[in-house]
Amino acid sequence: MNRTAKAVPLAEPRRSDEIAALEAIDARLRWLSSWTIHNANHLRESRDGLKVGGHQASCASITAIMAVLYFHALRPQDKVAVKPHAGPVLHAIHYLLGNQSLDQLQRFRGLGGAQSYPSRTKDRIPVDFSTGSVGLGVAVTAFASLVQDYLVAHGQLAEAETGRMIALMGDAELDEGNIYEALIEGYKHDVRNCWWIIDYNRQSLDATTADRMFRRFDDIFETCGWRVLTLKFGKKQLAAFRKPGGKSLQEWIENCPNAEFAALTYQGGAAWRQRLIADIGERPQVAKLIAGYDDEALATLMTNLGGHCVETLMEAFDSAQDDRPTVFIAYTVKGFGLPFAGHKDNHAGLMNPSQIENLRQSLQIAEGEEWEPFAGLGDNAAASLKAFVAHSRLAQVKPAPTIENVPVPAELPVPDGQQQSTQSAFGRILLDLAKSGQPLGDRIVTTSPDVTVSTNLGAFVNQRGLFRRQELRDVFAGAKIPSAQKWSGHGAGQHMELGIAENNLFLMLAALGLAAPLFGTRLIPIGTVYDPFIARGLDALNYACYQDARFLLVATPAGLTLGPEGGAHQSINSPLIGIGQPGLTYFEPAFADELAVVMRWAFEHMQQPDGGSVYLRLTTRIIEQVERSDERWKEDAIRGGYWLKRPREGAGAAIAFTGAIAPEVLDAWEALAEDLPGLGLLNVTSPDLLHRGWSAQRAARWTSREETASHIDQLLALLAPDAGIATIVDGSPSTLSWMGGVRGHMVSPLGTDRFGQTGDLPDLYRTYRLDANAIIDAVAELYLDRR
Ligand SMILES: Cc1ncc(C[n+]2csc(CCOP(=O)(O)OP(=O)(O)O)c2C)c(N)n1
Ligand SMILES: [Mg+2]
Repeated sequence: MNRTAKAVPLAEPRRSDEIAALEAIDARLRWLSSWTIHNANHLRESRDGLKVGGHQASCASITAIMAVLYFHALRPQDKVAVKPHAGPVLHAIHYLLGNQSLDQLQRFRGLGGAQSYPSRTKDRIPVDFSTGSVGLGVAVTAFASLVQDYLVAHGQLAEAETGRMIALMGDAELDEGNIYEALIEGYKHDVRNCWWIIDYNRQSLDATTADRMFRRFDDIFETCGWRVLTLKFGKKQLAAFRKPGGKSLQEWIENCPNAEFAALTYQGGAAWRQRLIADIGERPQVAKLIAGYDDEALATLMTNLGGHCVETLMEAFDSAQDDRPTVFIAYTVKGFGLPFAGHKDNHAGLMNPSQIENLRQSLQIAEGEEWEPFAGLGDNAAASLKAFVAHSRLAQVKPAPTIENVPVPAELPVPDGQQQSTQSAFGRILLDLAKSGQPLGDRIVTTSPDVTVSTNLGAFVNQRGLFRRQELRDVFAGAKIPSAQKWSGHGAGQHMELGIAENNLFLMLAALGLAAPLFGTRLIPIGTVYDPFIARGLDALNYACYQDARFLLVATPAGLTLGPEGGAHQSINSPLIGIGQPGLTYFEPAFADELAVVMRWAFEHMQQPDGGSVYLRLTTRIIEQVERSDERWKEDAIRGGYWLKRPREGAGAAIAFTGAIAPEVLDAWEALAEDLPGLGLLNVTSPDLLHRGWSAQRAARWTSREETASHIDQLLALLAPDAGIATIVDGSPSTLSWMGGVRGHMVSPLGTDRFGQTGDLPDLYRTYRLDANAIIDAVAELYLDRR
């Protein structure tokens, strides 16, 4: 939404003038989106012969809906997720408003130009939610509504300032399961102020969609407490239905299968006539009714569906002014007004030069004026449309609020105990924050998909309570049944409990992590999940990171180290996800004091303009904590690793490890130290940061010509050039094995690359070669194989 335009006093236009203006905008959007895509594909120079692409049919399907939404219904505080392939329509809207430049439109889908799909971070127009992976942009709006309610209940947003969270969605998005997970979660939390507007063109990418779903979607939404408003017919159709013979026509349209309707739309007026006469021509008055329309008018009538009728759309939006979640099923034609309207293959279809030429002429746009925002209207009409746009509510938006960061204490106290696990230390650090009275403790919001207790969030929740708009009584506490876990909810609660749907966890984190840019208040979201089930919500995690939402993801337990739980729960590739995911920094601390330092860093990093989200891979394994003789390790720990045992200058070998197998590593080091004095022991707290630093170092040599040694390069510089490194992690060995590439050291990698199984830790570590013996073997190998 426009956050930059100057305020212009509002004057209410007359209804008929408004309808005419919105119809003109609808046509402008159809043209500009088509032309932007046409320019990228047919006019701009192509250097690689690749089709640039863009979705003219998907855009044309939704231009009336977007014209009415943006220029009639939308209020400044509302936020919108636009279906990905309608990106060009959003750009066209901002072009009309003066927020989008011609240069950006001309570079659509080119480097640095308007993005294919709306992007919060890369587009220069205001984009509330990025979209691209269908379904996710829809569901995130429901979670954003919950976050808005959270802020209201916590006194950080006035009720009067609340907006609607709106998704403009394609009908095929209804096939994505994540939609229904979100519906269920939304219902549990009594979601409100949410609109989902379905561009119901009954076409997906491949073909037309199944008729059997007719009325099913209504049922599903109604069951979940939503108001369903179906916009099936436009005003022209409704008028025709009132004429003699009209009832038969209406009945015919109601019963027409999706594919038939689409094919006739493509074929046009003569085909409609022939078919209607064949099917219902014998019924009273029908032939006469149809004879009253010439072919062109008949085609117009038959495709005058609710989603293309400005007046119908205005009425529908106006009728849903309370806070009840509402789904609008707006019937449309894919490619409406374009030559391939209704064709089942039109999803990626592009108009050819003569087709766009015809469209230009039909819209009376002069040659050379294709990019004129208000072309084809005549001087007076153009001036009044310009004024209408300038006076729209969308142009009245106040500037974005400044966002204050939440102060982070200089240190987080380390939980005491000679023996502890990183998971329990995490719980205790959070408990400490909950009790501390620090502002950070008040801004933390925890969330978990039914693993709050088993991931050690419980103590925080006991202190701060669940968040519920309506009071949730702890029945067990009320009945004095002993339980370590309080389970009561209220408006001041700070934990969002979710059902077991990991995808929802990541969408919740996305929404919480966007609280600052969306609602002006920074929250510090912390989500917990079992490490293997990150994979369950991976696309949503990527989606959250893609739009630069900021959160702390705590995944525990992890790896084989969870022992008897067995292979189904033992994560193996999650470290690689941590390394490979942009926008997310992965740490796997071994000791509680490292965790405290890393969490403190994370709370800062989540708030920096160039920061990001953080993923902690933690474990339930209780291990002996190490003695520290100084504090120097801390700085290196947040850079990705430090020498737990510093190697002698020019040492011939080192062991590098990550996480929970620290005791085995220390045992092996003790056993080897006598024979190999000066053997180094590198504790890699973040394989991700080390790898990123190394890659950046190599790239900088060529891009900025300033190569400074990366952290891992500096650490390994202590070893002899022909030294070897044994690497070990409870996860894929490739998490650390790349280290050999940094300075050409030989590597002997240990880790897991097979499914786990049940067992106790000695058995599992022996079987999967994560024990001290395996580490000793790996170090020996470095000497045996040395060239
Ligand atoms: C998760 C995901 N899977 C597949 C795609 C590829 N894709 C893009 S659009 C689309 C079909 C969209 O149909 P619909 O939602 O009905 O939109 P419209 O008809 O309005 O174009 C598909 C399969 C995608 N963008 N995201
Ligand atoms: Mg569709």
